[in-house]
Amino acid sequence: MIKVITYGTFDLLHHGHLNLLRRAKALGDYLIVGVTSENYDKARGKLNVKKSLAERVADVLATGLADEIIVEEYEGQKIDDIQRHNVDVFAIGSDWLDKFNYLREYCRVVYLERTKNISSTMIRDAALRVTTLGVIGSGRIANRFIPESKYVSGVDVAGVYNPRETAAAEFRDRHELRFATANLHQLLSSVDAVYIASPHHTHAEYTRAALRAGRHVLCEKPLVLTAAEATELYDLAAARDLVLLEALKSAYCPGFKHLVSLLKSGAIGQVKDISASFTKLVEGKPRELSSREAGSVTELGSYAFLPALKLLGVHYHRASFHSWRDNAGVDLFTRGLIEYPSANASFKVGLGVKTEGNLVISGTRGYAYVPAPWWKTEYFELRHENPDDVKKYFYKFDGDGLRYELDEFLRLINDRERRHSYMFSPAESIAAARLIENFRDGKNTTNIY
Ligand code: C2G
Repeated sequence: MIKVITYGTFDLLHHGHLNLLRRAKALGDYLIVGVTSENYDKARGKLNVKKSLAERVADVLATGLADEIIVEEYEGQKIDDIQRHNVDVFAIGSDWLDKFNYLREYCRVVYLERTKNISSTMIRDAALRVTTLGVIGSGRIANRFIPESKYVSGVDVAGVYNPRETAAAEFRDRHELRFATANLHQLLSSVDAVYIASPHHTHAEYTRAALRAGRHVLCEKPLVLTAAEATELYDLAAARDLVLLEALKSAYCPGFKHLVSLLKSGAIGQVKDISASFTKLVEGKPRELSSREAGSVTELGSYAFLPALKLLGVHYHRASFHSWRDNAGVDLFTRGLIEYPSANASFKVGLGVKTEGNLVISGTRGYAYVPAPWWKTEYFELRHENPDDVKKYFYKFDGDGLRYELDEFLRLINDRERRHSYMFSPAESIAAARLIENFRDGKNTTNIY
């Protein structure tokens, strides 16, 4: 018996896929089809897959051509599969010409002519509503956002707003956008959605204005600095059936999401303690240290709070802080404790002190260790009492990682059933604002200078 194997995403199954499967099947007596898992597609940068793994498997099954279907979950799996299943022929479309020659060591490799003028991307684009996006602010993060947006389909970044017209115009030219304006209403009337990357103290006002104008909002962290304001803005978004999403990139990246799911399903027992750090050294007197809402907690706290909010919930009963501040009162380093009824989360954030940026989550059956920089979660380990019992997980965090939050934002806009992200929910975002508020009210804070 001649066994043939082929692989694909098979999203929105079309006649190009059918032609491929038919010819692959004709190369032998038994056809195994590997369908890519959602995580694997994300890891290889394919963020725009529309159908779930279950739907794609069902579509391949319905062709009647596959004798066996397997799931492709990681890079390098093809070699394992070919050996495990005693495969004689590996077949793939000619768009992959020469890419799989390394498999010749294990079996025959056949490149089949790709069917012209049809692809999942073409079908997706034809069905896709393109969201026109305006950027508010033109600083560091906004500059990183534009290249990232090129990796996400269904978005057209049209223009930029900055109250300083020359800054807006420079940004427009640098990124070849269609317009730049110093008039917020002009921006809001020209787009479907906005990405807010302006200084923290302006977030509330811009978010409110955009929602009132009927525009979806993706706002950089921290969304706002008080729970009341965060609640008001999420209520406003809900009342207008608009998406409001806080752009906290770690929450949306593949590795962190999987870590949360694993721990939620009991991989280390009950979580009893979390320790997360995020520090960076900054030179001179940048915005992080000189703006109205400067300091390491407002700048970096959202990241440090995230593991606690995801794993222990939003109902902490007390938060306390110890800060080292400069002469102007700006916190350069803060260590804090978030107390829950039956667990604790501690964190360190710093703009003037550098420390190890890892994340350790301790449970009743083991612990998760995410090495620095944990906020990318490219790798983590689940460790247990037995030092040999270590599970290792690898992920990709592509580019600056802003593509993941934009992808989620567009999914929410296009999926009218789902207005809130489970990856970082309004309740979690409101709790993050409450923690920043707790810090800023100074009640449970001690300071050194
Ligand atoms: N295909 C084709 N003609 C088209 C479109 C696709 O012959 N017009 C083929 C591809 O060459 C591939 C298969 O159909 O062999 C599945 O295509 P995709 O779903 O696009 O899968 P892909 O992302 O190419 O993944 O490990 C995954 C594989 O490497 C292929």
